Parts: sequence; C-alpha cells; structure tokens
Amino acid sequence: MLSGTAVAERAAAQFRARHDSEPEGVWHAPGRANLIGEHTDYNEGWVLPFALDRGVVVAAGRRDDDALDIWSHQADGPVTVPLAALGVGSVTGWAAYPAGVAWALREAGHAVGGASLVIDSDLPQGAGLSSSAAIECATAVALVTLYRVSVSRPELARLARRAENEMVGVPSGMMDQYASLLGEAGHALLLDCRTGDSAPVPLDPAASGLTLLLVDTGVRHALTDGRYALRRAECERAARALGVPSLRDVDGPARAAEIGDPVLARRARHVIADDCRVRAAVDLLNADDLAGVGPLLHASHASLRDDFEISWPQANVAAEAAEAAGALGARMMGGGFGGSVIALVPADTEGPREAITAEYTGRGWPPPRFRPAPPSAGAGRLL
Ligand code: GAF
Repeated sequence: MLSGTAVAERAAAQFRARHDSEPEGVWHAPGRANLIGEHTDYNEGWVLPFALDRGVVVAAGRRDDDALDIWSHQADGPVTVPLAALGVGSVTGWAAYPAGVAWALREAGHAVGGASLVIDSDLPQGAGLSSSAAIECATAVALVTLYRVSVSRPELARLARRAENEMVGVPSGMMDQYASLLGEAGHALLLDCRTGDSAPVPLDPAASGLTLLLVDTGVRHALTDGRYALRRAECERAARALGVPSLRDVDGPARAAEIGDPVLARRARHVIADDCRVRAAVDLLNADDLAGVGPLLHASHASLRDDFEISWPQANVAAEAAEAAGALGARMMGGGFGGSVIALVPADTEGPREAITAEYTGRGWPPPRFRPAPPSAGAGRLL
C-alpha cells in the first residue's frame, strides 16, 4: 500500500493525464475504526469511533459543462453524469457514493457545480474500515472547497450519510461520516447519535504503552447485502415492543427481558448494553485508563457474537487468540459478517500477531493482515 502523500500524488498525476490540466486541489478523508458502540448509531445511541491514518483522496477541478466526471483507481471508469440528471437511481455501483454527495449537497440548496474527480485510496475495501464513507467525505470536502460553499462539518456528515442512505440505498447510521470528517489526532470522537453533538475524547494508545491493532480477517462484507438492514429493522421492532421511540431510551439491558420475542430481546440487549459500554469507556479514557477499556471490548464482542449474532468465525478466532496472547481486549468491528477485529494490545504487538496467524494457518485460512491504528486527523486538503 502507498502512503497518503504518494496516493495523493498518484491521483494528481492521473488527473493531469485524464484532463490535461492541473487539479485545483487534492483532498483526503480517512477511514475509521470504532473503539466501542456497534449498531448503536441508528438506534440514536452513542458511539466512540476514531479516524484512521489511511483513507481516500480526491484530486478535483471545476468543470463548466454542469457535469460530473468521476474516475477511480480502484474501479472501472469513468462515469460521467450531467448534474441535472442526478437523482435516486440515476447512478449505481461505486460512483453512486461520490455522485450521491453532489446530489445531496444540491438538494440541500448548496450551489455546487460540475467537477472532474479522480479518486484513489490506500484503504482496503470491505475490511470494515468505512471506505465508502471516506469516498463520500473526501468528495464532500473537495466540492464545497472548489465552490466556496460554507457548510459545517456536522452538516457535511449528515449530507454524506444522506447520499449513502438514498443514492446507494444502505440504511446506515451516522457514525462513519462523522468520524471521517470530525476525527482528531490522538482522540476518539464521542458522538450522540440523537442530537448529533460530538466531543473529542483523549485516545493515545502509545502514551499508555499500548497499541490499537486492526486485524483484517480477510472475510469481505457489504452493507448492501441486506443483513445490516435486517438488524436495523429488528431493532426498530424491539423498540416498539418496549414502547420507546428508540433503544436509546432504555436505561439498562435488563429491560430487554420484557420483550416476548427472544430474538428481538437479544438484539435489544446488545444495543442497550453497548450504549452503556460507550459511556463507561469515555469515563475510563477521561481518567487516563485505556487499559480499563479492555474488558469492555471483550464484553462487546461476546454481545455482538451471541446477542446481535453478526460475528463470523475468523473474527471470533482472532479475538480469542489475541486475548490468549496478551491483548487486554478484542472485538469484531463495524457492520458485521466480515471485515476487521480491533484489539488493544501491548506496544510490542508480535505475540498477538503470531498467535492469531498460527490459529489461522492451523485452520487452513489465509493469514490475516495487521495494521496499527493510531487515532488520526479527520478530512482535509492534502495538496
Ligand atoms: C456500518 C454503518 F455504516 C454504521 O453506520 C454503523 O451502524 C456500523 O456499521 C455498526 O456500528 O459501519
């Protein structure tokens, strides 16, 4: 994988080759990891994600023909679409993410015009690191800067999410776009998904002699495959069964037992308990006790595996092997059914890495990929 700057330079070179002109700028938006709070965002609860040091870049320039011309290093292209033709269903596949952002900005009344966009990335797709939100957010910061449109970061995050919900058709929550746009180096982002209020929370693993290690299990997932939407619908039914607007409004996981349907009761128990774990994690981080978050990660994984039922064998093996080899806690991360595990490990990561790799090779699985995940800055301009 290339570094962020090398990817930005490759995108700029590709822009020159495609358009015979300099890009007006190159913008970057990171992928995200999530420390804790999974499937809580669309239940109007709390999440604690952070921005990664990898992401998506967009080399961009304005056009005077009121069209979008989109090319991606990671996809077949280009896709060209007149702005006037943008609407739900007008663009499908990967290009729906950037085109959807232009559509959402214009729907909100922002005077964004035509643009040439060359997209590149050093973030693996399908690894649960939110490459789709990174495309949306990099496009969003590029377009508003090109057209000198003043939009706050929270509003940009809401519009990027609208693009994903309506143009792509995934009923995702707001966590990924907020993390990508509002993340800060050395911090996680506490986000209240009902109010949209957010606050940075100190998260500096190196200062505690620790590392947040991402384990890409190699199992690919897509939020578009219907299983994410099914969980969301189950949570809505669980909230109705409890007579509350959303699961956010339930005080503690014990109340889930009031739900007659055992599947819905388990779904609710996970969401309510993970909301509690987010707030416990914030208290620990504010008390400079990152190590204390380890048991919360362990409990969250068990809850995602047994109650929410979205973990997968490679994630379970990675989390268990990491903890057996000295991790303070580990859990599956993201939408589920594939992607990455996040493990809180000692700064010397070799023991857990070797243990996980040995478990994988012993089962005949391809070895996983490891990436340290230092909490990094949110989206901005690179060149
Ligand atoms: C995906 C979604 F896009 C997020 O909104 C969130 O629901 C997450 O899965 C699960 O916590 O990343």
